[in-house]
Amino acid sequence: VKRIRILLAEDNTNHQRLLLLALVRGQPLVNVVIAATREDLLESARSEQFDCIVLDHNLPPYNAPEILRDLTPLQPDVPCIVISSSEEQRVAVESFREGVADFLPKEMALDGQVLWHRIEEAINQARTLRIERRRANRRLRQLQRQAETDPLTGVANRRYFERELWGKNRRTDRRELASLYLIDIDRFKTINDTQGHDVGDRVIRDVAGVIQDSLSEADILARWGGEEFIVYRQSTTMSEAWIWADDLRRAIPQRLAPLHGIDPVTVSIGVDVVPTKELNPALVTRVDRAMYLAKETGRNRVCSWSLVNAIDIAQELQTQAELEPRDRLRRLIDRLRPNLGQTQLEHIGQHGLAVRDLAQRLGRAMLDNPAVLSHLELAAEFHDIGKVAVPEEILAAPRSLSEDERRYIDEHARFGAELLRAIGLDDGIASLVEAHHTPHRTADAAAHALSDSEPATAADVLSVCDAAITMLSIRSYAQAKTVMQTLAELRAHRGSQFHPDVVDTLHFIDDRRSKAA
Ligand code: GH3
Ligand code: MG
Ligand code: MG
Ligand code: MG
Repeated sequence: VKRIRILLAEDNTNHQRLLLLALVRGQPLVNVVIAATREDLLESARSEQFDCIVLDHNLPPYNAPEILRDLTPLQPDVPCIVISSSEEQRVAVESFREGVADFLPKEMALDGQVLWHRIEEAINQARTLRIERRRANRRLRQLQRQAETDPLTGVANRRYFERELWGKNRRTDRRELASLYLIDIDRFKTINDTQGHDVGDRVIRDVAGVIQDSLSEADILARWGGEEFIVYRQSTTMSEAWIWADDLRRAIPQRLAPLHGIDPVTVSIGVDVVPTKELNPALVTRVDRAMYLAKETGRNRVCSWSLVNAIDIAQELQTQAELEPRDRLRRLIDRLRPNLGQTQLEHIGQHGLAVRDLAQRLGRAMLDNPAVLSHLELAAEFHDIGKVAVPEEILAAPRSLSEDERRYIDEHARFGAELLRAIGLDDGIASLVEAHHTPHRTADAAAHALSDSEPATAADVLSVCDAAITMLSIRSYAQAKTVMQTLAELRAHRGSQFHPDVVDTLHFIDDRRSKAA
């Protein structure tokens, strides 16, 4: 059985004794702590919690209201009964104003029965209040959760996301990188129009489910608008963020297909990565623009803010029609230079020039059309310009890359083509750049076997030149090959990965050069 713990504050030793007697007589299961001064009282109140406080109105030089101001915060929710020998109304009123539970004249308090009756009443009342307050708080939290939950999907809504993310008391490690994603269902209107609103609703719910499944505890998902979701994650790098988004993009049609007998549901995703301490609402505009770029350039794809930024600059340079295309491209690289890493600059610069020189020589030997030749030269020099939007850390990785990482790097051909179009270059050049990785990366080369019967194109020349120069240079993940090794490698894939005529012509040029030497 639990004992009732009473804190009794009384300065008069005679009254102390009488009150203690009254308390013990009325209720044997009681622990009474006696305090004779305000200091004693506060000290006891600090060290343990009581069920009820019995406080003499006068503890010279203080009176109850003065004491209560310091006492209440130490024993919140604990009822206090003030006793006093003066029966003045004023004392009672002042005490009640300080939130005491009850007031008793001292003669009455000395009667154990009366005192205990009041104490029990005060304790019960306090308990009821506590229960009610707890219930109200729970209800309040429930309402808040409801107000911050999207009823259709059960995930958080925009209000929650904004409070969580831009609110002050978030964020654990401010050195970390944070990533933000805007995910929009492609051609959702068509789903609504052809399948009806119910199917549309289900698709929204299921997309939310797939996103939720790919998140961990600390991440935040919210429904941002009709068929748009926003995600916050802690990321290690831009590559990690992009690959997560691309995995999600590929998972959504796969996971949804069996659920609805409709065309694959795809999404477009915009992504950006910033140091956690730089998180701010303007980032939503960035990922929104990245998402729109993904829409404009074909949907079912992931675009980063870095690509949007590069395309913005390219478009600005497009208006400078007085500049040669080559100079516009060089200016673009100059503008982006402060954000570029050493490997990015190497691929875009040195490597591009070397590929151009080789393509020039091979092209002159193999292609008749001067317009095609000039396209080839420009495409060769800038074939890797899309690497401005592929993070340095992945290009410079001193190890063999995962399949996901490869896929990300391979996107640079497409990024490059988009940059060239934005800067106002001929589509023939952009197409050459867009295709420069396709010929020598096909999974089943046999299906794309190149035969002697088809004349070599500028793309075939570019493909061999890019491969040859790459093999001859040191890469973060591989040693440089010798000229002999490079020629042998090209010959090994002659007719499959590489056009036979181009491989043969390269040998011929090399022979001639070695003879001349
Ligand atoms: P895009 O590929 O460019 O994103 O095209 P879209 O059709 O997906 O985009 P758009 O923004 O034109 O249309 C979105 C539609 O989503 C319009 C709106 O009627 C519908 N929608 C918004 N909220 C809901 C919802 O809760 N349930 C259903 N069924 N439809 C919704
Ligand atoms: Mg949409
Ligand atoms: Mg939309
Ligand atoms: Mg390349």
